[in-house]
Amino acid sequence: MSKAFSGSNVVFSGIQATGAKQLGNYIGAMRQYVATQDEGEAFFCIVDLHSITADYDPQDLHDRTLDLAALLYAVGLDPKRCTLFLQSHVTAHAESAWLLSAVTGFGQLGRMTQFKEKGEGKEFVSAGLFTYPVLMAGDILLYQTDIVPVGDDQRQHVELARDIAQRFNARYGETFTIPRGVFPQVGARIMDLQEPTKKMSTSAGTPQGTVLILDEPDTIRKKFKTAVTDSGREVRYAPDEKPGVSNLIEILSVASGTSIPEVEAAYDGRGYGDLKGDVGEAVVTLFAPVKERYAELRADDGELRRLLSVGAEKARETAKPTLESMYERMGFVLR
Ligand code: ATP
Ligand code: LTN
Repeated sequence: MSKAFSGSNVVFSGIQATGAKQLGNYIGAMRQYVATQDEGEAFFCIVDLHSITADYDPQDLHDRTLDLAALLYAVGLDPKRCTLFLQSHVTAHAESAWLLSAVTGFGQLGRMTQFKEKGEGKEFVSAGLFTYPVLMAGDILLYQTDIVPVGDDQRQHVELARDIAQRFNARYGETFTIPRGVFPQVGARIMDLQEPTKKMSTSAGTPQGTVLILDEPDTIRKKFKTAVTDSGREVRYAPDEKPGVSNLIEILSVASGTSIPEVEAAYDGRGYGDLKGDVGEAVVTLFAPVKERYAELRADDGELRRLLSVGAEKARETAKPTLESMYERMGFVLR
């Protein structure tokens, strides 16, 4: 089943439907999705099944799902060059999660930092939050994926997916390609502008420190103007020592397409005020065309649903032979 030789890569990544998408999602993930569309066969999945593992509102999940599809096309996913689909439209995802739970250690899941962080202090922690990485492993493995573009916070989950694949292959025979995570060189972990030692996040961050892709230009400018910086005035990239300024440097580097040393040189002796103003402006410029395309695409519900249905068909066909081999090798009597 694993590819003996393939001239091109299979790319797979997933993104949650709930929560407004923020600058970290764009820099750490979406920007990479767009770039990897041409590396081979690319699958991008709106992981709606993952969204029910934390407290959520059904109506919100429903609306946000189509919002996110429009946003992903707006940032540059091209239905002709990649397959975008909803996880719940391809039942193989839920099925593979159950099958793979047989080769996932209970202890391994307990060591996942995302589980510990998201579960901490909560009155109710769902079993789904605990088994979430098994569903994610199935997402990836069903497509014989070679590369998984994600932000730094998903490193441990991708490692676990590799482990699960290896254990399955060893126990039941070669079935899965062993996937590899790819992380952007700059911007793999964008930090909250108010608390720069924490990652930017709509579910766990501060609202003022989280820049949404669809924020109004003035809101974006204001969030950057009020960003927390570090002591001193020196614009120097040193994430451990100067997390606030280093985060702004990374964002400007990506938004303006200049390297980190170039950014440092440009602000030599100028202080933080200029830097904050310019980063805000660069991000406004970066998102202006996205906002415009989003408004057009979101207005046509019918077309979005049609594109997602074409995507799901393609995903179902691709996942089917792998799911069948899983059943067969695990000893199930096939229909
Ligand atoms: P949130 O923390 O905002 O609730 P999330 O990270 O839990 O979001 P997704 O929206 O599914 O969940 O994340 C999609 C992608 O965005 C993942 O590849 C993730 O690594 C990446 N990502 C999320 N936040 C950041 C960040 N602050 N910096 C870089 N990449 C990020
Ligand atoms: N857990 C990921 C989302 C996700 C994913 C995937 C990413 C679900 N399935 C498969 C890559 C590949 C997150 O970012 N929260």
